[in-house]
Amino acid sequence: MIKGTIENTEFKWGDIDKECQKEQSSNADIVGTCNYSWINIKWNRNADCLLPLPDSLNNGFVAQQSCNFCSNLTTIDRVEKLSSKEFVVKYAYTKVPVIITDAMINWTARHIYSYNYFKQLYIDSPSNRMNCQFFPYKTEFRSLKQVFHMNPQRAAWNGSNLNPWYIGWSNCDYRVANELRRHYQKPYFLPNDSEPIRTDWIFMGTPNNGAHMHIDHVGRPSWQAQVRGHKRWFLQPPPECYQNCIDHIVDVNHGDIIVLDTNVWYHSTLIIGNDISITIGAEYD
Ligand SMILES: O=C(O)CCC(=O)C(=O)O
Repeated sequence: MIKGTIENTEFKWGDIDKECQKEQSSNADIVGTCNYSWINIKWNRNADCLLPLPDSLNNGFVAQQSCNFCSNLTTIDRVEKLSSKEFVVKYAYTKVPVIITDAMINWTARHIYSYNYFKQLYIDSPSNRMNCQFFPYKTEFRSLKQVFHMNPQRAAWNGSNLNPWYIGWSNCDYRVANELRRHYQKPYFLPNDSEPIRTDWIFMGTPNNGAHMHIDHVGRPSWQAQVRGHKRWFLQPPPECYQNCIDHIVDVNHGDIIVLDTNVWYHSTLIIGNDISITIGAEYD
């Protein structure tokens, strides 16, 4: 077993691509996360950080779920005019996914966010640290910087099969965060006392691509806003619920927000339609 501490983030572990960030958490013990290309782990203030297990093993240690949350779930609701009260009762912490269709009507992100917008934003930022975590999925990219240096024709995606791409990252450049937030607001259905998690997650890429089937270990549910394009989500209940619960396939369209507990639902995604997909989201407490 290899150990590290919050002060010493040096692991001797081959060539693993590692990104670490310190973060605040409602759990006072957890002060940061480290992401490797294949796993993320949380640092503990009081104890040494254990070396992460491979996903397959790590998933084996996920807390067993009672299947009540999914046993009667036959479809994923699509709702509008969702009050915070109803959101809390029905969805926020119940592990029941939902799509809200009217939550970004006034967001300028819908018209502003694009590959070139993000490229300009990051290239102009004086910070060396573009992203906290980076998911290359099936691409050859190893960093956000490489993404923003791809061939402009490939980036623009004109509907041809010119080397499709799909990536995701979490932003930790506060200047970029401030600019991004000029174009979106905290979704109106989140309760006032829901603690905003300051890390934005962005996923972007071309049709016929997406994220592989996986489960997260981030501890909180999240929302994700489809500011451009369309994305199909494939949801699977945890294995202990296979007998009681069904899989779901749900399309999230331009202008929709999906709320999902990605720590409970196994999920994969596929960009559908003809447009590039861009989403922004965050966890909530
Ligand atoms: O948006 C996507 O394509 C994948 C998102 C995801 O896997 C996640 O939020 O854990």
